[in-house]
Amino acid sequence: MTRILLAVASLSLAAAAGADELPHEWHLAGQIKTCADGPIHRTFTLTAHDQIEPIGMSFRADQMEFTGAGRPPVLEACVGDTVTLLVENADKMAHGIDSHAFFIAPEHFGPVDAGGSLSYTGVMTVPGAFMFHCASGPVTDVHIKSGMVGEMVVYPRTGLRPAKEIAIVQGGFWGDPDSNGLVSPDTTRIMHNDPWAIAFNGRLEHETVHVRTHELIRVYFVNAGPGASSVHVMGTMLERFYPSGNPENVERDVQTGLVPAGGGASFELRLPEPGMYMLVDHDNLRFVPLGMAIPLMAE
Ligand SMILES: [Cu+2]
Repeated sequence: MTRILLAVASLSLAAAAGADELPHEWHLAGQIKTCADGPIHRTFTLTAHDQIEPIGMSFRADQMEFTGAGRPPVLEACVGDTVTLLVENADKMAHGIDSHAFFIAPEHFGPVDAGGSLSYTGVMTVPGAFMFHCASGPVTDVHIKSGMVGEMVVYPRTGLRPAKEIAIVQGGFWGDPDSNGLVSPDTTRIMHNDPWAIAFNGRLEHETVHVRTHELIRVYFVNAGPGASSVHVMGTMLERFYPSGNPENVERDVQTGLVPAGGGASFELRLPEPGMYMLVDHDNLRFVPLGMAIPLMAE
C-alpha cells in the first residue's frame, strides 16, 4: 500500500510525526472551548486512504484511515450544532462513513468509489461519545478492523463540571507482525474476530495524563470492538458513568463501566492521592503487555 500523507482541513492536527514517532495523544479542545460560540455549522473533512503508521513498541501497522494523523480521529461538536461530514476518497477502493451521532437514512453513508466524495449534514440533538466508521457494504467489517474508525464527541452545551478531558477509542490490530514488525490486516483473524492486539487510540504506547490529586477527569470513550469493553481505573472508582455519553443516563460510583461494541460512554473520576493509576479494559488485561493501559498520574 502506498504511503500518502494528507491534511484534514477542518481538524486541528499536530504536525506529521517522524517515521517512527507517535503523534501527541491528548489533544481535545474540550467542552468549554468547543461550545463557547454557537450553535454553529461545522464541516469535518475526512480523507480515506491507506497508510503505514508507527504504533509503538517498534511495530508499524498498515492501516486504512480517515486522516493522516496517526490515530483515530476525534471530532468535537455541541448539541444544536449543524454538522457536515465530508469524505474525500483518495484510496483505490470504495469507502463511506456511518456516524452514530446522526438520525439519517443509511443510504447517505455511501460507499463512494475511488476519487469520489460524499457528504451529509444533520443537526446534533443528542449529546454523547459516538462511534463513526467506514460504511462499505459487505466489507464494512474489514474496513473497520483495518482502522477506519473514529469518535465524534457531541458535548452538552451546558451543565458539565470543569474537568481534564480526554478521548479514548478502543479497537484492535488484526494481523501477526512480520519479521520487520509490520502488522497487516489478516482476513482469517478478521473473520474469526480474533485480534492480534486490542489497543487504545490505535497505538501500543501511551502518553501519561497528568492531573492534580482530586482533579476531575472526564473521559469520552468509544469502543469499536470486538466485544464489550469493561472500563476500570485501578485504585479508584468511576464517580459518574454516562452510558452512550449522555448525561441523562447516569450511574454513580461504579467500579467498572460497560461500553458495548459500536457504543460509547463518558465517565468522570478523581485520583485520591499522588501516584500512577492505570485505565484498562478489565476483560482484556491479557493485552496490557502490548500497551493496553492508559497511565493517569496524580501529582
Ligand atoms: Cu472503507
